[in-house]
Amino acid sequence: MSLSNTYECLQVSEANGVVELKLSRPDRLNAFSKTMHAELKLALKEIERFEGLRVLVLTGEGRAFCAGQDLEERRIPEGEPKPDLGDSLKNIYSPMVMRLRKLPVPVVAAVNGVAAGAGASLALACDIIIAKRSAKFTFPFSYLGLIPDAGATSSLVRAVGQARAIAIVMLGEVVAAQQAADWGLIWKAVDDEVFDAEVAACAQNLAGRPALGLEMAKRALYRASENDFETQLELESQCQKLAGRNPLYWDTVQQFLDKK
Ligand code: T3D
Repeated sequence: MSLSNTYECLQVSEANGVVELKLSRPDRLNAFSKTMHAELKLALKEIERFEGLRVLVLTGEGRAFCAGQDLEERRIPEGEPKPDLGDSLKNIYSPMVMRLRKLPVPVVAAVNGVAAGAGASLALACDIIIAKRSAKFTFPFSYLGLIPDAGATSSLVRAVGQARAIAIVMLGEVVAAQQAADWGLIWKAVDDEVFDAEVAACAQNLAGRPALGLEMAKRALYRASENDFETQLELESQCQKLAGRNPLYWDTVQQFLDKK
């Protein structure tokens, strides 16, 4: 089975188990439109079923990663009902990031430019975030009278701690890529010229690792902040039981013992 690439607002490609999903509305800085959301749902469903999937890389076309909700689509003609933003989160944004969290493979956000609003939330919902040094994360929610969405209240606090998360959100801060890396909000900021190579190397590296180990590590690490210590120890032992059945572990140990 191969993946469809017949979308208006997305580009999907695959090589050696690395699937790249590129948001593609560059003239709108890849803001989420209704069409993009519908296509993302279809594409992610297909990616979930793709047998060869080892890593998903999310990125944006042009100079932005994603500018969040398309505000043009929030231009509601006089007299027409305004959409319920709670429903928008419940039915669209939350399922989108939940899909990424549940994907049994690493999801890499390759943040090629500005990530704003729900676009920043999308990046933060990924497992490994690599940004161009020129990129930035903007959290304009407080200007709009909104709260961070698509999991960002959770990911911000977990990544940078309460003090920084509250200040970033309340002040509507713009966080430069290097600052984001220094604070632990993202994995790393890399020079623009080496960005593509760094992302490709990271994805290839992950694609070459034993898949079950990565899947279980992802699950266990995300559970860590919810589980108490004892429950987490139990989860680790269940996962390691399965991991220890993989011949690769025994072969690698043997190679070490043979000093190969
Ligand atoms: O369902 C719900 O509605 C609830 C969910 C809400 C969560 C959200 O995501 S709320 C929206 C959050 N996003 C923003 O507030 C970002 C708005 N954009 C900006 O602040 C700036 O564009 C950027 C900081 C991202 C980039 O600035 P800059 O100077 O590099 O570019 P620009 O000139 O502002 O933008 C270029 C074009 O993209 C421009 O169009 P034009 O003038 O060339 O025709 C601009 O209007 C368009 N654009 C940028 N962001 C959006 C957008 N168009 C629609 N929606 C956008 N979010």
